[in-house]
Order: sequence, then structure tokens, then C-alpha cells
Amino acid sequence: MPAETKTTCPYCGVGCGVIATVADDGVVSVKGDPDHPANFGRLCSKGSALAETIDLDGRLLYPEIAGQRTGWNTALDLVADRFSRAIAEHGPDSVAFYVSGQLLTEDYYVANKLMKGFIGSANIDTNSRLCMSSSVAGHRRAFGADTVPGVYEDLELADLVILTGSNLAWCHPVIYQRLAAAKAARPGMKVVVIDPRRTMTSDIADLHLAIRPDSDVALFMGLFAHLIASGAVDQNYVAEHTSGFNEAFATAATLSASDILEQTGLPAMQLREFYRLFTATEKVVTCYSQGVNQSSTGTDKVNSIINCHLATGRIGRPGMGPFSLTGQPNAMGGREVGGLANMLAAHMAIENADDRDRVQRFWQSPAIARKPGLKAVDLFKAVADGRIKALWIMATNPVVSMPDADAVEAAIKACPFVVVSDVLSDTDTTRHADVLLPSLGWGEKNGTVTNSERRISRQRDFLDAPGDARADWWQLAEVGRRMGFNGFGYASPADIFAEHAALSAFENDGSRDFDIGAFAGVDEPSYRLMSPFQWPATPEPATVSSGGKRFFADGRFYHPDGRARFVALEPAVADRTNSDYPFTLNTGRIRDQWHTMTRTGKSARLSSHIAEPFAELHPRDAIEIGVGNATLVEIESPHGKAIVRALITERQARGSVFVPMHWNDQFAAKARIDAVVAPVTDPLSGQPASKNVAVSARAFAAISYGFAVSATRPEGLDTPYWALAKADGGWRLEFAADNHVEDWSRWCRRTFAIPEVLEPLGYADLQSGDIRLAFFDGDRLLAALFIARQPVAVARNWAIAQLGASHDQPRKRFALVAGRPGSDMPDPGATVCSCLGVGVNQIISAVRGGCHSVEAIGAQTKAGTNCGSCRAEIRGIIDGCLAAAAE
Ligand SMILES: Nc1nc2c(c(=O)[nH]1)N[C@H]1C(S)=C(S)[C@@H](COP(=O)(O)OP(=O)(O)OC[C@H]3O[C@@H](n4cnc5c(=O)[nH]c(N)nc54)[C@H](O)[C@@H]3O)O[C@H]1N2
Ligand SMILES: Nc1nc2c(c(=O)[nH]1)N[C@H]1C(S)=C(S)[C@@H](COP(=O)(O)OP(=O)(O)OC[C@H]3O[C@@H](n4cnc5c(=O)[nH]c(N)nc54)[C@H](O)[C@@H]3O)O[C@H]1N2
Ligand code: SF4
Ligand SMILES: [Mo]
Repeated sequence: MPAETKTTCPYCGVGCGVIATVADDGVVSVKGDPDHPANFGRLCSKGSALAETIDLDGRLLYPEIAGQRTGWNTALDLVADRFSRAIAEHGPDSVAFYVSGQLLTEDYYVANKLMKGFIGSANIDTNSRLCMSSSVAGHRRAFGADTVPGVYEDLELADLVILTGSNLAWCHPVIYQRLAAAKAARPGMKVVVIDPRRTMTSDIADLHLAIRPDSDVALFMGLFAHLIASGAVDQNYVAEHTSGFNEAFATAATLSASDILEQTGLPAMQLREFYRLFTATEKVVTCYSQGVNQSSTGTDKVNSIINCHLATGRIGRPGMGPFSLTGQPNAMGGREVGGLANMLAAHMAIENADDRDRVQRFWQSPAIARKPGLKAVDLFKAVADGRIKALWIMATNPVVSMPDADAVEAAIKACPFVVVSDVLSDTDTTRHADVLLPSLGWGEKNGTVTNSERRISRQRDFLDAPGDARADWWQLAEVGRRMGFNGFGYASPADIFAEHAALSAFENDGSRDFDIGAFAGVDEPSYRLMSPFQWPATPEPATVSSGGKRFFADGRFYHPDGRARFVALEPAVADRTNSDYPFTLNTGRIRDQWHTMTRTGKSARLSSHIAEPFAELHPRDAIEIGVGNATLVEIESPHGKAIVRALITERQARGSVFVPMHWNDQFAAKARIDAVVAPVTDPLSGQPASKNVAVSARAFAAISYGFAVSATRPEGLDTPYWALAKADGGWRLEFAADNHVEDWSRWCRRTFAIPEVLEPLGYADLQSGDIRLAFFDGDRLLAALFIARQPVAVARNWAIAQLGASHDQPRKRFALVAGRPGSDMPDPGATVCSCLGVGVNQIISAVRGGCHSVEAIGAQTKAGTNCGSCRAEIRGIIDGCLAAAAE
């Protein structure tokens, strides 16, 4: 009987329930958990492909010191010794942890306790600084606590859903599907998307406001003034439960209608329509994500939104409220344990002496951090200038994901002692570690995560620990013990969770929002069986709710006077004066990759949707800088450079380029876009402004372009542009050279490790410059190379399919060097539906055959019938074909 395990998806903050099955032959499969209240059985493309990302290829299996395998005892003793010595010689602030919203709550709790309570410094920060810290700061300013008031159901109950700075269709796909289903069932429901780019999410929007980058504060200040002018303010709510209204109004009133139009760049009609909709609709939810948080005015953006909800009293009631969509699976759990450098555990404040005393008494710890520690960008600056002598990085890849990434890499290299805990042996960060510690990954580790709607779910193990890999919490507790501290004798994650829950309830009595005291004494068997629940879950009276609890319906907030605060704001003034860097670089995500690709990059299916790093450019900008579609573009700032493929599209606004954050030095020559991102941060939250970077964009002059498929991973790539992706049966490679290559055949032998005895089948056209080479081992294709002076036009998915095909007949081999599919091998085109491998050409032919709805396409081709993440794209293709046919 195959064993089923209920667990939680390790990717985004939606926090979907997953059922993992291990068959008798050890093969793992996953499906959505129909009983989980976040997804009710749905999974997106990334969740559906989880089983493809848990192989041991590239795994870090044993501790290493200076690149040599060692045992845990030696490694942990060394870590404890080097941290202790640094502290003894230079004080507690000379060491730091940089951790992650992908840790489980139990790991995170131990990391925070060790640093803040025992080492006595607050130099622990997390990648959530790059992700959620503006929301945290905005919540604390408005509510007096870092509280997300609403629940997912609110999006389904609302009559107006505003998605601002959120590409929900790609980044929170299951919430997007819930929203799309609710809108389909209740077509009166309106959706407004606010994003400088037209994204897949905009496709369900009744109104898309393509605002100028970072003009959000002006937009929402204008809305606030409009609500007042049109009498939409809930005077009672404002009088009873808030303060600061008049001050906020005074600054909002200074902004004229023409200021707002100028700053946002919106047509007056669109602006009026948006203000009208918000004013007229009581049930409004405003969801926001990184287009809001990742800004030099991120905290102000958050408060500009909350101001409008407070003014109308639309908060904490069904279908109403501001809603911060968290990115990582445990961004919320990290906030609960106080993983940010400026927070204490259990939503207590580091600046508050009573809180410090309370936490120290609870932990019975020798010390307690007295002031906030260094925030991520400052932390790595302190590493760079030598203030940090020992650094422990856990479950994050800062050489790829931090702004000014080349400087971060140099800082890590120069740091006297760096420990990295990861699941992979080769990442852009692990390569600079003095000590590498192998961690358990998803499916092996055990603990809890909290999703965007405050729901705590279990991640459970269903695989054996590979090699000597051990849990992150265990590594931290062992180092704590070896540094001579009591309080780290945990036997299991259940032990840690019980302590964390007890701290949340300790001297709380309703004074703090985060309370899961109902689980204070949780034992191993109950922890094992724990069902998803939402906090608060208070001890007295014991309330454990499976959902529906909202905050602030009673108008009681967590500032000492119990009132919420309006925040008086200034609109940000955009500075676009530097003509050397005239473009605005916007960075973010694509549908099928997760962050730095260490896991999703393993899946051929997920890599087939978008296989290369790219820059989205407006057609007129492309003409101006002389970039043609699919040629290459060089993006540069004073901090660094990247070379990526040009994707010319009307979805992009003029003057802006969008580049995904995912590609790194393992998958591309020079596409680590954070090397280009300036380390500019929000002054309150310290969150980097990753969406608005002044850059130049220019054509990269390639003299030849190449595409290749190969059975083994290409090695030793040295062209100025290359991008590698996993493909069924091997790898696919895109590249470009700026030098003449004398002998492509030799190049192939070196790059694809082709044995000397094998002769290529070749074709070269000296006139056009086209070269094609294929190497066969018997009837099996080892590698095929296509070179052209222009971007190579060969059908990619068809070429990849040849890796798995038999080439027993000469005709088939020649078809390959001819570079075009025969009539018996039609080209499916670029992948749209990665779950079922359906390409754009197949969908177009189904549309031409009369399938004019997403459902009809699904019935004909199966596209969009598994996870549904591609349904918006399919709708776009249908619309495009029908529009073209009508012309
Ligand atoms: N597929 C996928 N899903 C993910 C992740 C992933 O790596 N891959 N990561 C997860 C994580 S950790 C996070 S934090 C979330 C992020 O989820 P999102 O925030 O939805 O994703 P992003 O692509 O970073 O940015 C969202 C949008 O902000 C827009 N934007 C840029 N500037 C502005 C501006 O000035 N104002 C406004 N209003 N919008 C602007 C961008 O054009 C972009 O479309 O996704 C999570 N989900
Ligand atoms: N330009 C730009 N930069 C950005 C962003 C952006 O939008 N634009 N977004 C920012 C945001 S919101 C985020 S959240 C960050 C994300 O950036 P990162 O956190 O750097 O990205 P990940 O690839 O998720 O890194 C996780 C690392 O942990 C490892 N890992 C996986 N599971 C485990 C485990 O259980 N234990 C341990 N110890 N390791 C594990 C993985 O192999 C990987 O190396 O990027 C930020 N950087
Ligand atoms: S929406 Fe997708 S990535 Fe996010 S938790 Fe659900 S299955 Fe995982
Ligand atoms: Mo994030």
C-alpha cells in the first residue's frame, strides 16, 4: 500500500496543502490536498512539479570544511569555536546570521533565540527583509502590530479586488484561481490591477492602471482625498478607533488632481473610474505584494493603502481590508519568531524594555539584544568592511538575490569565516563557504509554516534523510550547545513548537496579536496530527479555529491607546535626471521558476515555459536602441552588468525594462540581475528598491547566435552570452559569440564531451552563415548544434524531442541537420502548458479548428486542465488568433 503524507508546498506564501505519495518502488507523486483550506485540492505548476525537484542530483550530502568532507562533530565544533572566539575578541555584534523565510518556524525560532537571547546581538536578518519588511513596518505604524487582518475568503467575498504591485496569476497562482473562479461565478465583481507592466494578472482586470514606477503613494493619497471629498469617510469609525486623520488629510489635500495625473501618468478617465469604484464599493480588498514593498517608499505605499481602508472602516469585516500577500512559504512564521533584526520573538518589540525583559525571563537567557541589529543591506556592508568576523547563511542565496550582488559576493569572499547551510552543494553562495552544512530539504524535514492568511500548517517528512543531512534547527541547537549555552536541548521540532507557542501566550492576555497558546503544551503525537489552523489560537478560552477569524472588526488596535494611526504622507518625487541611465529596471518573477532556481531549475517541465533570462522592452524603445526581437540586450548600472535576450512587447511601458530575478551563474553567463540593482533601501523598513533601478540598455553585438541540445550538461562555456536549461533527456543551450569561432566541431567536442571517434553529421552554408552539426552514438543523438548570424530560428521543442527519439534511419538524422521538423514530427512550439507539455502551435491549431474558449482548448489539447496556471496565457492566445483572423 503506497504511503500518503499530508504536507505543505515549500514555495509561495499561499501555503497549499499537498498529499505526497511514495509508491512501493520509491517513486514519489504529489497532488493537492482537497481538505486544505488554502487550496482545496488545487496546485499550481510549481506545486505540481514538486516530485521532479527532490532527486539527489547536486545535493550537499556531507559537511565540508574548506571543500573537504568531514563529520558533523568536527564541523559543528569549528563553527561554535569560531563564533565564540569572534564574540570574545570583538563582542557579540561581530557575528551575524542571515536566514530565510524558507526556514520552518522551528528552525527560525532556534536561530533567533540563539542570536538575540544567548549571543546577545540582534545581528540576525533574513531574506524577508527583501520581501516583506515594508509591510511589517507599515502594519506596525498603522496597527501597532504586524497584523494581517484578513483571510483568503475575503477575496472571494469582495465586490472589488485591487491587486497592486502583484502578479498574482504567476506568483500566487492558487489564490488567483480562487479569485478567477469567484469572478466567473459573480461577474459583477470588479478587479483592478495596478502595475506599470501589463502582466498575465492584468488579463482578468476590468481596469488596468499602468502607473509610472513608484507613483503609488500619489495614487492612494489622491484616493484618500477623494474619499473625503465625496463623503465616503466612516466618521464614526474614524472618531472611535483611529488617530491622525486630520494630519493625513492635510498632506493629502496639498496634492492637486493634475499633480496626481502627472505623477502617475494615468489618463484622467482611468483615474476617475478607479476612484469611483473604490468610493462606491463597500466590500473592497486591496492586495499588495512586491511592487509595493520593494521600493524606496515601500512603507509609505503600504500606509497609503491602509489609510484608505481605515478612513472607510473597511477592515476586518468579510470581503474588506488591506491584504499583504506574503511571498515565501514561511515569511509569516519568520515574523512570528522575530527573525528580522528589528523585531523580538512572538511579535514583541526590541525597543520595548518590558518586552525585552519578558522574553529574557521566558528564555532564562544570559543576555538579550538591546537594540535592533543590522538589516540585510547594512549587514553585508558590515561584512564588506570587516566588522562582521563570522557569518552563518542559511536557506538563502544572497550572491544572487541581494542588491549590489557582486559587492555582496566580494564581501562574503573576504569575510574571515562563513558558514552556509543549504541543500545543494553548488550555488553561487555555497562556493564561498568555509564550512558547508548539509540541510534536510522539503519532504525530509519536519515542522510548521504560516501562510499569508495566518494559517499554520505542518510540513511533514516522507523521505529518508539523504547522506548525513540534518535539520537546520538541529544544526543551530548543536552550535548553541557547543557554545556553552543552556536552552538548546530540543529533542524534536514538536519540542520547539511547544516552547514557541508558550512564549506567544506568556504574559499576553490579549495585549499581543500573535497568540497560539492553545498549543503551548503540544506533545509529539498531537503535533504529528496537527491540522492547519489560523492564529490567534488562545489558551484561555482555548480557541483553535480552522478559519475565518479576522482582526480589527472590533476597532481595537495594538497601539497603547488601542487606536489605529493614519500616516501623513509625502508623495515620492521621481528622479529621472541621469541621462547615462535613462531606463527604469523593474525585476521580478516568472510563472515556473522559484527564486534562484536551485530547485525549479531541476525540472525540465518547469524550465520549458521560459528557458532564458530576458528583458521586456517596449517596441519603440527597442527601435531606438537598435535591438531586434530575440537579439541580445545589455543592461548596465554603476554597480554591474547583465546580458539577456530581448523580448519586445507592448505590455511593457516606454522607458522601462523588466528582467526576471531568477537566473544565476549556474544557469547563465551574465544574468544575475541583482548585480545591476543598486543597494537603495526604504529608510524605515530597510527593504531594497528592486523594482526601480536607473540603468542603461543597449544592443549587445553578437556575431553569431547558437542553440544546442545535448544529452549531458555542457561544460566550460565561455561565450559572453549563454543560458542553460534542463530539458527532457538532457539540456538545452542558447548562446551567442562576439568572436569568430574557427572550428565549431571542436567546440562541440569540448563542450558536450563528445568522444573523438564520433564524426559529426554536418551542414554549412557559407553564404548565410548557417552551420548545423549533430553527433550520434549509434541511433542516439548526443548533441545537435545550430549556428546562425541571426537568432537561431530552429523549433526548440522539436529539437529537444530528438534527444529521446531513435535516429535509426538516415532520413531522420538529415532532418535534424536540416533544422526543421518533418510532416511526421510537427513542431509543438514554445511550451505554454508545462504540466501537460502543450505548445503554442498546438493551441493555435486548435483555435483555428474552432476551439474558441479555454475550456474547448482544454478538451481538445488538455492544455490548462491540470494546475490551470497557464489558463490566462491560453486566453491571450485565443484572443490574439481571433483578433488576427478578424483583421
Ligand atoms: N512563480 C513564482 N512565484 C513566486 C515566487 C517565485 O520566485 N516564482 N516567489 C514568491 C515570493 S518570495 C514573493 S515575494 C512573491 C512576489 O510576488 P509579486 O510581488 O506578485 O511578484 P513580482 O514579480 O516580484 O512583482 C510584482 C509586480 O510588481 C510590479 N511593479 C513594479 N514596480 C511597481 C510600482 O512602482 N508600483 C506597482 N504598483 N507595481 C509595480 C511589477 O511589474 C510586477 O509585475 O512571489 C512568490 N511567488
Ligand atoms: N532583483 C530582485 N531581487 C530580489 C527580488 C526581486 O523581486 N528582485 N525578490 C527578493 C525576495 S522577495 C526574496 S524572498 C529573495 C529570495 O532569494 P533567496 O532566498 O536567495 O532565493 P532562494 O533561491 O529561494 O534561496 C534559497 C536557498 O536555500 C536552499 N534551500 C532550500 N531548502 C532549504 C532548506 O530546507 N534548508 C536550507 N538550509 N537551505 C535550503 C536553496 O538551495 C537555495 O540555495 O530574493 C529577493 N531578491
Ligand atoms: S500556489 Fe503553487 S507555489 Fe504557491 S503554495 Fe500553492 S502550489 Fe505551491
Ligand atoms: Mo519574497
